[in-house]
Amino acid sequence: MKKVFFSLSVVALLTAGCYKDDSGLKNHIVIDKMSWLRIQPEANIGGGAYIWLLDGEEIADAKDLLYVFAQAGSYSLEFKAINETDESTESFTVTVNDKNCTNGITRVFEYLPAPGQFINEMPAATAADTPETMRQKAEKALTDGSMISLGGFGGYVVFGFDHVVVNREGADFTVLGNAFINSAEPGVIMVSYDANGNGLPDDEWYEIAGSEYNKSATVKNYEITYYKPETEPVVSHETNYIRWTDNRGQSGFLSKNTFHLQSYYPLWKGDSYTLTGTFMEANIYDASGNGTNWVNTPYDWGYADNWANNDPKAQIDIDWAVDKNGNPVKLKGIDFVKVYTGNRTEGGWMGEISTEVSGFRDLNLLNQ
Ligand SMILES: [Ca+2]
Ligand SMILES: [Ca+2]
Ligand SMILES: [Ca+2]
Ligand SMILES: [Ca+2]
Repeated sequence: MKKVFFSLSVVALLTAGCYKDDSGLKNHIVIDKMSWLRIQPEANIGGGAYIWLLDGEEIADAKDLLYVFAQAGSYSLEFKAINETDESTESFTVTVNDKNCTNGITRVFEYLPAPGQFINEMPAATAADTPETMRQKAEKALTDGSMISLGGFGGYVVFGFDHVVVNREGADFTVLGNAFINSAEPGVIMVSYDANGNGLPDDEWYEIAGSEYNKSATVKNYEITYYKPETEPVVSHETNYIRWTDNRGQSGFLSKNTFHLQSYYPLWKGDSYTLTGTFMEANIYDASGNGTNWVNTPYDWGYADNWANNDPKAQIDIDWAVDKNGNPVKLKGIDFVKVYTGNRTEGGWMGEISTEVSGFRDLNLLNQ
Protein backbone atom coordinates (compact mmCIF):
# COMPACT_ATOMS: atom_id res chain seq x y z
CA MET A 1 0.00 0.00 0.00
CA LYS A 2 1.45 3.35 -1.04
CA LYS A 3 0.56 6.12 1.33
CA VAL A 4 0.14 9.64 0.11
CA PHE A 5 2.94 11.76 1.41
CA PHE A 6 1.69 15.24 1.80
CA SER A 7 2.86 18.63 2.81
CA LEU A 8 2.20 22.03 1.34
CA SER A 9 4.10 25.22 0.91
CA VAL A 10 2.11 28.19 -0.15
CA VAL A 11 3.79 30.79 -2.28
CA ALA A 12 1.80 33.82 -3.26
CA LEU A 13 3.60 36.03 -5.72
CA LEU A 14 2.43 38.64 -8.09
CA THR A 15 3.26 41.77 -9.99
CA ALA A 16 4.57 44.71 -8.02
CA GLY A 17 2.14 46.56 -5.80
CA CYS A 18 -0.46 43.85 -5.34
CA TYR A 19 1.24 41.52 -2.86
CA LYS A 20 0.03 40.34 0.53
CA ASP A 21 1.64 37.56 2.44
CA ASP A 22 0.02 34.66 4.27
CA SER A 23 -1.72 35.98 7.37
CA GLY A 24 -0.16 33.33 9.58
CA LEU A 25 -3.40 31.49 10.26
CA LYS A 26 -3.08 27.87 9.29
CA ASN A 27 -4.22 27.35 5.75
CA HIS A 28 -5.55 30.86 5.54
CA ILE A 29 -4.36 32.67 2.46
CA VAL A 30 -4.76 36.42 2.11
CA ILE A 31 -4.27 37.90 -1.30
CA ASP A 32 -5.38 40.92 -3.29
CA LYS A 33 -7.77 40.57 -6.15
CA MET A 34 -6.17 40.48 -9.63
CA SER A 35 -2.95 39.05 -8.21
CA TRP A 36 -1.48 35.64 -8.96
CA LEU A 37 -1.94 33.00 -6.32
CA ARG A 38 0.82 30.43 -6.76
CA ILE A 39 0.77 27.29 -4.66
CA GLN A 40 3.51 24.73 -5.10
CA PRO A 41 2.72 21.77 -2.86
CA GLU A 42 5.29 19.28 -1.74
CA ALA A 43 3.39 16.10 -2.50
CA ASN A 44 4.35 12.66 -3.68
CA ILE A 45 1.54 10.29 -4.50
CA GLY A 46 3.49 7.74 -6.51
CA GLY A 47 1.43 8.07 -9.65
CA GLY A 48 -2.05 9.46 -9.32
CA ALA A 49 -3.98 12.63 -9.73
CA TYR A 50 -4.20 16.09 -8.24
CA ILE A 51 -7.32 18.21 -8.17
CA TRP A 52 -7.92 21.75 -6.97
CA LEU A 53 -11.47 22.75 -6.05
CA LEU A 54 -12.67 26.29 -5.50
CA ASP A 55 -15.99 26.49 -3.66
CA GLY A 56 -16.50 22.89 -4.79
CA GLU A 57 -15.73 23.44 -8.47
CA GLU A 58 -12.64 21.99 -10.12
CA ILE A 59 -10.27 24.73 -11.24
CA ALA A 60 -7.10 22.77 -11.94
CA ASP A 61 -5.87 19.20 -12.31
CA ALA A 62 -2.12 19.65 -11.83
CA LYS A 63 0.00 19.70 -8.68
CA ASP A 64 0.98 23.35 -8.84
CA LEU A 65 -1.78 25.92 -8.77
CA LEU A 66 -1.71 29.26 -10.56
CA TYR A 67 -4.91 31.17 -10.07
CA VAL A 68 -6.19 34.73 -10.03
CA PHE A 69 -9.32 36.14 -8.42
CA ALA A 70 -11.19 38.88 -10.24
CA GLN A 71 -13.41 39.70 -7.26
CA ALA A 72 -12.79 40.31 -3.57
CA GLY A 73 -14.42 37.88 -1.17
CA SER A 74 -13.92 34.75 0.87
CA TYR A 75 -13.40 31.45 -0.90
CA SER A 76 -12.80 27.87 0.10
CA LEU A 77 -10.02 26.07 -1.69
CA GLU A 78 -9.34 22.34 -1.54
CA PHE A 79 -6.38 20.36 -2.81
CA LYS A 80 -6.83 16.62 -3.31
CA ALA A 81 -4.07 14.13 -4.02
CA ILE A 82 -5.39 10.78 -5.10
CA ASN A 83 -3.72 7.48 -5.92
CA GLU A 84 -4.97 3.90 -6.19
CA THR A 85 -5.06 3.30 -2.47
CA ASP A 86 -5.30 6.61 -0.80
CA GLU A 87 -6.67 10.09 -0.94
CA SER A 88 -5.57 13.15 0.93
CA THR A 89 -7.21 16.55 1.15
CA GLU A 90 -5.92 19.88 2.32
CA SER A 91 -8.38 22.73 2.76
CA PHE A 92 -7.76 26.45 2.73
CA THR A 93 -9.69 29.61 3.28
CA VAL A 94 -8.76 32.33 0.84
CA THR A 95 -9.50 35.93 1.72
CA VAL A 96 -9.30 38.05 -1.39
CA ASN A 97 -8.97 41.72 -0.55
CA ASP A 98 -10.25 44.50 -2.72
CA LYS A 99 -7.61 46.69 -4.23
CA ASN A 100 -7.53 49.86 -6.27
CA CYS A 101 -5.88 48.85 -9.51
CA THR A 102 -4.84 51.35 -12.14
CA ASN A 103 -6.92 50.96 -15.25
CA GLY A 104 -4.10 51.63 -17.64
CA ILE A 105 -0.44 51.07 -18.38
CA THR A 106 1.87 51.43 -15.38
CA ARG A 107 5.13 50.21 -16.93
CA VAL A 108 6.84 50.19 -20.29
CA PHE A 109 9.49 47.49 -20.59
CA GLU A 110 10.69 48.18 -24.13
CA TYR A 111 10.05 50.56 -26.99
CA LEU A 112 11.59 49.99 -30.40
CA PRO A 113 9.78 51.62 -33.30
CA ALA A 114 10.40 50.97 -36.98
CA PRO A 115 11.32 54.04 -39.04
CA GLY A 116 8.39 56.37 -39.65
CA GLN A 117 7.25 59.94 -40.03
CA PHE A 118 6.52 60.34 -36.29
CA ILE A 119 9.71 58.67 -35.09
CA ASN A 120 12.06 60.83 -33.01
CA GLU A 121 9.04 63.06 -32.28
CA MET A 122 6.47 60.77 -30.59
CA PRO A 123 8.29 60.54 -28.25
CA ALA A 124 11.03 63.06 -29.01
CA ALA A 125 14.53 61.66 -29.39
CA THR A 126 18.06 62.90 -29.94
CA ALA A 127 21.27 61.09 -30.84
CA ALA A 128 22.09 61.08 -27.11
CA ASP A 129 19.17 58.78 -26.39
CA THR A 130 19.56 55.10 -25.61
CA PRO A 131 17.14 52.17 -25.52
CA GLU A 132 16.73 52.86 -21.78
CA THR A 133 16.00 56.59 -22.08
CA MET A 134 13.55 55.83 -24.89
CA ARG A 135 11.89 53.22 -22.69
CA GLN A 136 11.51 55.87 -20.00
CA LYS A 137 10.06 58.38 -22.47
CA ALA A 138 7.57 55.85 -23.80
CA GLU A 139 6.62 54.94 -20.23
CA LYS A 140 6.07 58.59 -19.34
CA ALA A 141 3.89 59.07 -22.42
CA LEU A 142 1.78 55.97 -21.85
CA THR A 143 1.29 56.59 -18.13
CA ASP A 144 0.40 60.25 -18.82
CA GLY A 145 -2.28 59.58 -21.44
CA SER A 146 -0.04 60.71 -24.29
CA MET A 147 0.53 58.76 -27.48
CA ILE A 148 3.51 57.03 -29.01
CA SER A 149 4.01 55.90 -32.60
CA LEU A 150 5.46 52.49 -33.44
CA GLY A 151 6.53 53.47 -36.97
CA GLY A 152 6.23 51.01 -39.84
CA PHE A 153 6.12 47.23 -39.85
CA GLY A 154 7.44 45.50 -36.75
CA GLY A 155 7.96 48.57 -34.55
CA TYR A 156 6.84 47.64 -31.04
CA VAL A 157 6.20 48.51 -27.44
CA VAL A 158 5.99 46.14 -24.45
CA PHE A 159 4.02 47.28 -21.43
CA GLY A 160 2.50 46.04 -18.19
CA PHE A 161 0.18 46.84 -15.30
CA ASP A 162 -0.10 46.94 -11.51
CA HIS A 163 -2.45 43.95 -11.55
CA VAL A 164 -3.29 40.85 -13.57
CA VAL A 165 -5.68 41.43 -16.45
CA VAL A 166 -8.06 38.55 -15.78
CA ASN A 167 -9.42 36.45 -18.63
CA ARG A 168 -13.12 36.58 -17.90
CA GLU A 169 -16.00 35.41 -20.09
CA GLY A 170 -15.94 37.41 -23.35
CA ALA A 171 -13.85 40.51 -24.09
CA ASP A 172 -11.17 41.51 -21.60
CA PHE A 173 -9.31 44.61 -22.78
CA THR A 174 -8.78 47.30 -25.38
CA VAL A 175 -5.44 48.69 -26.50
CA LEU A 176 -6.06 52.40 -27.01
CA GLY A 177 -4.90 54.14 -30.20
CA ASN A 178 -6.13 56.87 -32.50
CA ALA A 179 -8.06 54.92 -35.14
CA PHE A 180 -11.07 56.57 -36.66
CA ILE A 181 -13.30 55.81 -39.57
CA ASN A 182 -11.30 54.73 -42.65
CA SER A 183 -8.05 55.34 -40.76
CA ALA A 184 -7.04 51.99 -39.34
CA GLU A 185 -3.37 51.30 -38.67
CA PRO A 186 -3.60 47.80 -37.29
CA GLY A 187 -1.14 46.60 -34.70
CA VAL A 188 -0.71 42.94 -33.82
CA ILE A 189 -1.23 42.25 -30.12
CA MET A 190 0.73 39.68 -28.16
CA VAL A 191 0.09 38.71 -24.55
CA SER A 192 2.08 36.97 -21.85
CA TYR A 193 1.87 36.17 -18.16
CA ASP A 194 4.64 36.14 -15.63
CA ALA A 195 5.09 32.37 -15.59
CA ASN A 196 8.46 32.49 -13.80
CA GLY A 197 7.28 35.07 -11.27
CA ASN A 198 10.17 37.53 -11.72
CA GLY A 199 8.02 40.52 -12.72
CA LEU A 200 9.61 40.75 -16.16
CA PRO A 201 8.24 39.94 -19.63
CA ASP A 202 10.75 37.16 -20.25
CA ASP A 203 8.14 34.40 -20.50
CA GLU A 204 6.40 32.84 -23.50
CA TRP A 205 4.45 35.21 -25.75
CA TYR A 206 1.12 34.38 -27.33
CA GLU A 207 -0.32 36.14 -30.36
CA ILE A 208 -3.90 37.35 -30.35
CA ALA A 209 -5.08 35.59 -33.51
CA GLY A 210 -7.33 38.26 -34.98
CA SER A 211 -9.42 38.18 -38.12
CA GLU A 212 -6.39 38.13 -40.46
CA TYR A 213 -4.44 35.40 -38.68
CA ASN A 214 -5.53 32.53 -40.93
CA LYS A 215 -5.81 34.45 -44.18
CA SER A 216 -3.63 33.22 -47.05
CA ALA A 217 -2.08 36.67 -47.58
CA THR A 218 -0.86 36.80 -43.98
CA VAL A 219 2.82 35.94 -43.52
CA LYS A 220 3.96 34.46 -40.21
CA ASN A 221 7.52 35.03 -39.00
CA TYR A 222 8.06 37.89 -41.41
CA GLU A 223 11.38 39.67 -40.90
CA ILE A 224 12.34 43.09 -42.14
CA THR A 225 15.67 44.87 -41.84
CA TYR A 226 15.91 48.66 -41.96
CA TYR A 227 19.13 50.46 -42.95
CA LYS A 228 20.12 53.85 -41.62
CA PRO A 229 20.29 56.43 -44.45
CA GLU A 230 23.75 57.88 -44.93
CA THR A 231 22.36 61.38 -45.28
CA GLU A 232 19.01 63.04 -44.90
CA PRO A 233 17.37 64.01 -48.23
CA VAL A 234 17.85 67.50 -49.57
CA VAL A 235 14.49 67.52 -51.33
CA SER A 236 11.32 67.68 -49.28
CA HIS A 237 9.86 64.52 -50.76
CA GLU A 238 12.21 61.58 -51.24
CA THR A 239 10.90 58.19 -52.32
CA ASN A 240 14.26 56.36 -51.99
CA TYR A 241 14.85 57.28 -48.38
CA ILE A 242 15.27 54.35 -45.98
CA ARG A 243 16.23 51.03 -47.50
CA TRP A 244 14.73 47.79 -46.27
CA THR A 245 15.13 44.11 -47.07
CA ASP A 246 13.03 41.20 -45.88
CA ASN A 247 13.34 37.44 -45.41
CA ARG A 248 11.34 36.78 -48.58
CA GLY A 249 13.95 38.21 -50.94
CA GLN A 250 12.20 41.55 -51.33
CA SER A 251 13.65 45.00 -50.82
CA GLY A 252 12.58 48.58 -51.20
CA PHE A 253 12.68 52.06 -49.75
CA LEU A 254 10.57 53.99 -47.29
CA SER A 255 9.84 57.50 -48.48
CA LYS A 256 10.11 60.81 -46.69
CA ASN A 257 7.17 63.15 -47.10
CA THR A 258 6.85 66.93 -47.10
CA PHE A 259 5.03 67.15 -43.77
CA HIS A 260 7.65 65.57 -41.54
CA LEU A 261 11.21 66.69 -42.07
CA GLN A 262 13.04 65.14 -39.10
CA SER A 263 14.93 61.88 -39.53
CA TYR A 264 12.54 58.93 -39.64
CA TYR A 265 15.25 56.47 -38.53
CA PRO A 266 15.43 56.02 -34.73
CA LEU A 267 18.37 58.21 -33.76
CA TRP A 268 19.48 55.83 -31.02
CA LYS A 269 19.82 52.84 -33.38
CA GLY A 270 22.92 51.73 -35.26
CA ASP A 271 23.39 51.11 -38.96
CA SER A 272 20.62 48.53 -39.34
CA TYR A 273 18.17 46.50 -37.29
CA THR A 274 15.68 43.72 -37.87
CA LEU A 275 12.08 43.45 -36.70
CA THR A 276 9.84 40.40 -36.91
CA GLY A 277 6.21 39.44 -36.65
CA THR A 278 3.04 38.50 -38.46
CA PHE A 279 2.72 40.52 -41.66
CA MET A 280 -0.78 41.40 -42.80
CA GLU A 281 -1.76 42.69 -46.21
CA ALA A 282 -2.97 46.27 -45.81
CA ASN A 283 -6.50 47.24 -46.84
CA ILE A 284 -5.25 50.63 -48.05
CA TYR A 285 -6.52 52.18 -51.28
CA ASP A 286 -6.84 55.58 -52.91
CA ALA A 287 -10.55 56.39 -52.69
CA SER A 288 -10.14 59.57 -54.76
CA GLY A 289 -8.34 58.01 -57.73
CA ASN A 290 -6.04 61.03 -57.80
CA GLY A 291 -3.95 60.35 -54.73
CA THR A 292 -5.69 62.79 -52.39
CA ASN A 293 -7.80 60.47 -50.27
CA TRP A 294 -6.07 57.39 -48.92
CA VAL A 295 -8.31 55.05 -46.98
CA ASN A 296 -7.28 52.14 -44.76
CA THR A 297 -10.36 50.23 -43.69
CA PRO A 298 -10.21 48.22 -40.44
CA TYR A 299 -9.83 44.49 -40.11
CA ASP A 300 -12.83 42.77 -38.60
CA TRP A 301 -11.47 42.17 -35.09
CA GLY A 302 -8.49 41.44 -32.93
CA TYR A 303 -6.04 44.36 -33.42
CA ALA A 304 -4.81 47.64 -31.91
CA ASP A 305 -5.36 51.07 -33.56
CA ASN A 306 -7.89 49.43 -35.88
CA TRP A 307 -11.33 50.47 -34.61
CA ALA A 308 -12.04 53.59 -32.54
CA ASN A 309 -11.26 53.15 -28.84
CA ASN A 310 -14.90 52.98 -27.74
CA ASP A 311 -16.02 50.68 -30.53
CA PRO A 312 -16.78 47.17 -29.20
CA LYS A 313 -14.91 45.78 -32.22
CA ALA A 314 -11.71 47.18 -30.69
CA GLN A 315 -12.11 44.87 -27.70
CA ILE A 316 -9.86 41.84 -27.30
CA ASP A 317 -10.66 38.46 -25.77
CA ILE A 318 -7.65 36.77 -24.17
CA ASP A 319 -9.17 33.48 -25.37
CA TRP A 320 -8.04 34.42 -28.90
CA ALA A 321 -4.40 33.87 -27.87
CA VAL A 322 -2.43 31.18 -29.70
CA ASP A 323 1.05 29.79 -29.17
CA LYS A 324 3.84 29.98 -31.75
CA ASN A 325 2.44 26.94 -33.54
CA GLY A 326 -1.00 28.49 -33.78
CA ASN A 327 -2.57 26.31 -31.09
CA PRO A 328 -5.12 28.05 -28.83
CA VAL A 329 -4.01 28.50 -25.23
CA LYS A 330 -6.14 28.95 -22.13
CA LEU A 331 -4.70 31.81 -20.13
CA LYS A 332 -6.22 32.75 -16.75
CA GLY A 333 -4.87 36.26 -17.10
CA ILE A 334 -2.04 38.32 -18.52
CA ASP A 335 0.67 40.60 -17.12
CA PHE A 336 2.32 41.86 -20.31
CA VAL A 337 1.23 43.10 -23.71
CA LYS A 338 3.32 43.68 -26.81
CA VAL A 339 1.94 45.65 -29.75
CA TYR A 340 3.66 45.97 -33.12
CA THR A 341 2.70 47.50 -36.44
CA GLY A 342 1.33 44.77 -38.70
CA ASN A 343 1.31 46.51 -42.12
CA ARG A 344 4.16 47.61 -44.34
CA THR A 345 2.67 50.20 -46.63
CA GLU A 346 2.39 53.89 -47.39
CA GLY A 347 -0.47 56.04 -48.58
CA GLY A 348 1.18 58.68 -50.79
CA TRP A 349 1.40 62.06 -49.07
CA MET A 350 -0.19 60.56 -45.95
CA GLY A 351 2.93 58.54 -45.21
CA GLU A 352 3.31 55.07 -43.80
CA ILE A 353 0.76 53.02 -41.93
CA SER A 354 2.06 53.05 -38.38
CA THR A 355 0.26 51.87 -35.28
CA GLU A 356 -0.18 54.38 -32.46
CA VAL A 357 -0.65 53.40 -28.81
CA SER A 358 -2.06 55.79 -26.23
CA GLY A 359 -3.11 53.49 -23.39
CA PHE A 360 -4.90 50.38 -22.27
CA ARG A 361 -8.33 49.66 -20.82
CA ASP A 362 -8.97 46.61 -18.63
CA LEU A 363 -12.65 45.86 -19.13
CA ASN A 364 -12.75 44.06 -15.76
CA LEU A 365 -12.12 47.37 -14.02
CA LEU A 366 -14.99 49.24 -15.62
CA ASN A 367 -18.11 49.75 -13.49
CA GLN A 368 -16.40 48.59 -10.31
CA1 LIG B 1 -12.03 36.54 -22.09
CA1 LIG C 1 8.75 36.72 -16.11
CA1 LIG D 1 0.22 56.25 -37.62
CA1 LIG E 1 -3.17 55.46 -35.89
